Amino acid sequence: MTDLAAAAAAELRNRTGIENLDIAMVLGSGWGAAADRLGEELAVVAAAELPGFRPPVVSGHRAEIRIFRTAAGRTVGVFGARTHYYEGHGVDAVAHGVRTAAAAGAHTLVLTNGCGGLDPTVPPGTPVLIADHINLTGATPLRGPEFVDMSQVYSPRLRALAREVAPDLGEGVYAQFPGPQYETPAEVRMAGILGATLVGMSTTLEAIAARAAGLEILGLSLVTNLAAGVSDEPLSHAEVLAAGRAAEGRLAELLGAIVERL
Ligand code: 8IG
Repeated sequence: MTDLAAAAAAELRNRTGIENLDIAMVLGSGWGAAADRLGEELAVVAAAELPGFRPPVVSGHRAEIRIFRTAAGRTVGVFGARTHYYEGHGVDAVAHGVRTAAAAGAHTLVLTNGCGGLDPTVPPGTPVLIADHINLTGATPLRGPEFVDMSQVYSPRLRALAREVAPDLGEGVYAQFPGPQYETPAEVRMAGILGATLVGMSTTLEAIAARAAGLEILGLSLVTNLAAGVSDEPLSHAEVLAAGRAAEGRLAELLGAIVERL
């Protein structure tokens, strides 16, 4: 844990009076409304009011930390302000939300994202469980001899639990490209040869930092578009936002049902 994350967690406690988070959640593209069925909202803090957070640059991301109490009595911190690696502020800025969540006491982390899908039979609007990842950024949030085990980054226990709630949830392997440009068709084919079924620009660096902090992770991708070359259509951010909006109700229901069981 860094001093900056400890300071952010302390400020979050000060501003909300909430001593401890049980669960933390990072909302990616398409998942913006997914917090709406988590339970009673206890507090909202603008991320910019906490040390180390940056204003978001992507439309569709909410720059707030919202804290909910679930029906089962768990406290959930929803981090709507993800910093992406492609923003160029470095790996510590990317990992800050996750580290703050850990410093605030969370033991469980739900990472969500919007991504491109490599399987043409999985249409845009489909949520997929992340079973494993490939970090293609060439970067890591860790420094020095911190030899973190990465053999089970996305908790088999939490994946099984998610499938109890939604038996039709498929699983995928998520490859993080540095971005911000989308892939070429050749890069998508490469990712497929390497074993990826999903491509995106987030999540893996956060997952590494989270495992280093001891968090148990559930990863969920929303396929918002078929990856470049998988369909004939060019990719557009507008398409991504539209797929997110169309799936929003189902994602809120899915997430609410899963979090109730965590
Ligand atoms: I939403 O097709 C979304 N994010 N790299 N490729 C990459 N990131 C994405 C994509 C995609 N769709």
